[in-house]
Amino acid sequence: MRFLTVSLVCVLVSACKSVQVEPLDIVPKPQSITMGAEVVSLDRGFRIWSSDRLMGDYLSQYFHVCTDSTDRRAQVFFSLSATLPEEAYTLTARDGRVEICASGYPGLFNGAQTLFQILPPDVLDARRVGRGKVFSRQCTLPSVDIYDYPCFSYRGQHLDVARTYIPIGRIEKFIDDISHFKINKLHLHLVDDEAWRIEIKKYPELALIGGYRGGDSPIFPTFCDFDKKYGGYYTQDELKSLVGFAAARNIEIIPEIDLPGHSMALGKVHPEFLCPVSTDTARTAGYDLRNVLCVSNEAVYSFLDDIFAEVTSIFPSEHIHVGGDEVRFSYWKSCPHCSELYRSRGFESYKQVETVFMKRMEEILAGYGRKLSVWNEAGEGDDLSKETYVHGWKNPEACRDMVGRGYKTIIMPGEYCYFDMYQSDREPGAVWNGVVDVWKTYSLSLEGYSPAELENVVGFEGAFWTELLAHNSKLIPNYFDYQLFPRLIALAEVAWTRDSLRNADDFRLRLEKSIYPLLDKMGTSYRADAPAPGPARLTPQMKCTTSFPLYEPKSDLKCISEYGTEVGAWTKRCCRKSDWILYEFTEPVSFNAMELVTGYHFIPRAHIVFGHVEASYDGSTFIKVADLEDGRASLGKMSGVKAIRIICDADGNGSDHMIIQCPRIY
Ligand code: TNX
Repeated sequence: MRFLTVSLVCVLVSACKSVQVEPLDIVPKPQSITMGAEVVSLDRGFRIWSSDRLMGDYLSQYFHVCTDSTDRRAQVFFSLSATLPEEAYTLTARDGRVEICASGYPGLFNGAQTLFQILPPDVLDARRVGRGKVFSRQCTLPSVDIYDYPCFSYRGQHLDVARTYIPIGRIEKFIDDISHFKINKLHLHLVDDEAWRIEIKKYPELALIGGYRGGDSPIFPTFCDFDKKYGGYYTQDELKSLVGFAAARNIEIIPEIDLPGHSMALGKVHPEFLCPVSTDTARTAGYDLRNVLCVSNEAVYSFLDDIFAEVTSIFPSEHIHVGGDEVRFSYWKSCPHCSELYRSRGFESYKQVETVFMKRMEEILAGYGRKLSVWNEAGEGDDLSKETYVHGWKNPEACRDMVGRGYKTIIMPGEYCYFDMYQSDREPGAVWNGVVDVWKTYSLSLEGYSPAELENVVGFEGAFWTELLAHNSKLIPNYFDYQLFPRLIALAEVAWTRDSLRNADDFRLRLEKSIYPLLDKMGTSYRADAPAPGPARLTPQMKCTTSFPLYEPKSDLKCISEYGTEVGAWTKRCCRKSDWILYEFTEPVSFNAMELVTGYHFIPRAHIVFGHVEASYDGSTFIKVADLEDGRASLGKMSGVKAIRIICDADGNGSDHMIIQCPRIY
């Protein structure tokens, strides 16, 4: 009897097994998957047929594409079907064949990316694809019906090629990588204070001079290399071919010419377009925001019209990004013409001067049939056309503010979407948005937005600012990929998949089982195993005060004492002997280690060069516990500490400022 029961159970279990199908690990997760019980086998030497020629061209990098639809070896079929919405596709695997349907190229492309993920990962093996060899071995997949479409039409990634020159071939590899996750916009940040990287035929010096810093360039060397001239720029032919490369991967490139602030490189080549105010020209290391285009100078607009004539001839995108972030209004205040404009128009804020500039940009771009994209500061002026795309970067509140004002908004708050930030406080990266690990990115959601608000959200974007890229690439091999993957894959799913289908544990499983092996084959690195957030923040609260005057707009130290997103505060002057920074804890703290940091490692001389650290158990008497070395000190195990202070022991640090950071405890 017992034997019989056991055998019966065995039979039942194996019967169940034959219909048991593994879920497909697709990222971003499709909106609807229905698994069948059958196995679909693709034969050795199988072929693909595509009714769309462009899709056939794209697929021929990976598969045998047949020229004749009646080819008996054809088992995978791409065809057009006008009834599906843009970018949607269906994928059906059954009866020994796979069929992918969409209403146009974007949908077919998305279907192809899903196909790659349900085939063995070596379908994208870079070594094979790079040698022009196709995938044609026998393989099996489960039968399935997929109906899929994106929740948001804008699924973007930003790349700052101004702070660090990135060769075209590397940008192509990047475009190819992100296209596999159905990202469809590349926001290319071509111009900033530190470089001008796009060839402009009418003003060749912009790129010839502005594309390089250090050495005999008028642009000071910053970030990483200080002892040589370095950089580069992109010719118009290179950029046109990049546009085509991206379009074949369903990616539209949106170029950014960052104006009217962040214009130092432009201003070094053409100082006549900046406000005619005498600025402090002392050398700086790191950011130099001492510039702004003169809004009252008509010559500025004809110059920019010429520039956009060329920019729009290279980039066909409907929107052109013109910046608008972090403008230093103080230059307009001291400019005789811009301050007169302010007075004569009865303005109440210099923001309105920025709006005057942006309205002119709107007019110029309209002349080329294009629309504006701006950063959220420019949206605060409220006067721009509601067709403007506003990129909300400051924080989630700024995003919601822009949505509420009726702008078409791209959600990219730094504390979720800035992939230049560190992924734990024990590895390199920028710090000012706090730790941004993949789980933080994945948790981004628009919960609480009303249907009317959601109407104004066009999508999401990840940002990769590259001030630290060169320096940190020396510390971590493949730092570029390491910062982007898997965080951008998480954001791709946020933008594509309905919230109700998203789940972090399930996302982790799909990454580990299916996506990391695919990235391995693609030759793309990634930051696996994002750690659980470390004990980086102090509890209880602390108050930070200092003898240093701080730089606007951080006029107090709230930003670092509340452990908000901003952990660094800039001072207005360099160090003086006896300067102090005091961290007072509301409750005594105990720790295994405390790390105290001044400066940012990527900005030379922004730290306290000579100094020491003192601790207090009662809040009033202090004892010396460490010396600073390279602006840092680590304290060992201590308990019941009420306050810590850093004291400066000598004048000067060789720069005009210093950076205060929040202590980290472990
Ligand atoms: C802020 S985001 C900036 C950039 C920096 C970035 C560094 C924005 C519009 N401005 O200029 O590169 O932070 O994280």
